[in-house]
Amino acid sequence: MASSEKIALIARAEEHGFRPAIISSEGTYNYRQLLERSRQIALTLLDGREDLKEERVAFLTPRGFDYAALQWGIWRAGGIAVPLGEMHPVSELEYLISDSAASMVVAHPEFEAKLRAIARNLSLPFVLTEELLSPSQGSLPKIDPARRAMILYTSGTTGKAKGVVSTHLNIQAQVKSLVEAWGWTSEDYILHVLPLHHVHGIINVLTCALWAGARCEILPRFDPLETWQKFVERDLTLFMAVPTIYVKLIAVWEGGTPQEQELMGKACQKFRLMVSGSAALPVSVLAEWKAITGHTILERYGMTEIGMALSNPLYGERAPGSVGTALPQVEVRLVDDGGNPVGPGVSGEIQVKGPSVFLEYWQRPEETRASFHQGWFSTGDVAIVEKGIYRILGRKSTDIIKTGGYKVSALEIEEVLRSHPAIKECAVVGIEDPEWGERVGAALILESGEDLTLAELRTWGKRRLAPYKVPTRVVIVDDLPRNPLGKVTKLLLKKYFEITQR
Ligand code: MLC
Ligand code: AMP
Repeated sequence: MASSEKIALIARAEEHGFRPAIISSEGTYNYRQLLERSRQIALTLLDGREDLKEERVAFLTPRGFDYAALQWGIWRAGGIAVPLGEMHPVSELEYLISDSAASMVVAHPEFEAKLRAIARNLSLPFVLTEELLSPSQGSLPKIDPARRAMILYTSGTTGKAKGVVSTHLNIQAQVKSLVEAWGWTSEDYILHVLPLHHVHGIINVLTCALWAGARCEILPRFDPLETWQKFVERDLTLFMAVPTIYVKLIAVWEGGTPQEQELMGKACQKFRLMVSGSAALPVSVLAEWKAITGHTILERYGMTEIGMALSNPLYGERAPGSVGTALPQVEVRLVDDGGNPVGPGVSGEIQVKGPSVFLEYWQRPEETRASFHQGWFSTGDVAIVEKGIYRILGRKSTDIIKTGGYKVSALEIEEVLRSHPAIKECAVVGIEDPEWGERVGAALILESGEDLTLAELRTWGKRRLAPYKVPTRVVIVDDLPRNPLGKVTKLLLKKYFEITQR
């Protein structure tokens, strides 16, 4: 039986004391302040109870100190943190809150209007972050690290998003593996430009930094100019982002004067490591970034369900277009369609095993069972090993799209599009794109006599879907290509976007 103890992240923060932890639009906060604020939050959430006993607390704050304090407060009270995305429209937020069976909703005043109404609809208590201010007297529960800690929502091949449940032990394993592999220390200073409801921003950047006793400066949203400005002004040592962000940073550099370009390039010399992941990093972007900054970006591979699995080395050669080898404490193998391991030079599906692999899909035992094979988690990604190094070849499903590092489900988008009065039938695919990796493309069959422009569709779509899910490419067709069983052949459909577009 696992023993009850203090959450390791919290115990470590006590050692980091007065070191700066978070720098955000709210100010600069040290580890003591983060501990004190999260304790206050935990006690208020408990409201006299001993332990939240894995109650789900859904929360939405701007990216910054409040987010970290609230996440830690939920953990210290024994709850499961369910972070929500700032860009999600009401319908999606309502789905996430009800699917997670949250017992309360906490929000920063910036999101009050949206979330108070949802909480009322679902008959849930609603609390503002500024109301979480009880006197810091009282004791907090001991948390068994095997308990559930967080639910992150991820799109699947079966329509609606699923909750990925990680325990405290899973999170610790994910963080410890990266801290070891990438040499994090308390001397590090990272700029955080990613959303805080996905594993990349939560684990790789925020939690690794706080585990190491490092400094994490959080921007409220990614802005390429502001990011370059921070690169120039701050003593940063680390940067982690999705490929689209590197593309956008390169575009700013290209638009600069020779003096500005020199300043930007020089600013990068103080970094010890720059990392890319969440989608394939084009070799051309790797080369351009190297020419501008002198840095060979370290590319790694991961997934919400497993944290990070493969990484190029901190020291030694980073092979362009590859994702390196298995991270510490992570087992990786490739299997054929029959589930048998394949050898070097043969492509196969990536399977992962180890303490960083998630516990379950929230309240979806069937889907959890189906995604594991003899203890190995099946990722749905296909790779090949060449000279001992993994290279990602693609995904098994054409219904999963990665745009700007966000994973979206074609099926979920199709379902929403079908509710548009002018749309008779539709199919959604990912269209290769140099900036976004993939763009969301929709082929539409319209009801007779109807017309629909891309702009009209986007305005309508943004009220129902997060903006990155709304198609940015549309073709109007008379028919969709189908196989003899009547299923839309998406590989063929992608070609339609090369010919016509709106
Ligand atoms: C299309 N648009 C997108 C989009 N695709 N906007 C944001 N993200 C997308 N993917 C449209 C918008 O609707 C909008 O249209 C316009 O493009 C926005 O342009 P922008 O202002 O230039 O975009 P920006 O806000 O700067 O966002 C770009 C970005 C963002 C790269 C910063 O996409 C982002 O934060 N991505 C990171 C996602 C992430 O963290 N993924 C990790 C998942 S975990 P309009 O009409 O409004 O102008 C994971 C595991 C692992 O994958 O391995 O890490
Ligand atoms: P998510 O479900 O949002 O966590 O996204 C995980 C998915 O992102 C993986 O299953 C891969 O398809 C993709 N991914 C992550 N890192 C890489 C990478 N370096 N190269 C290619 N695809 C990646």
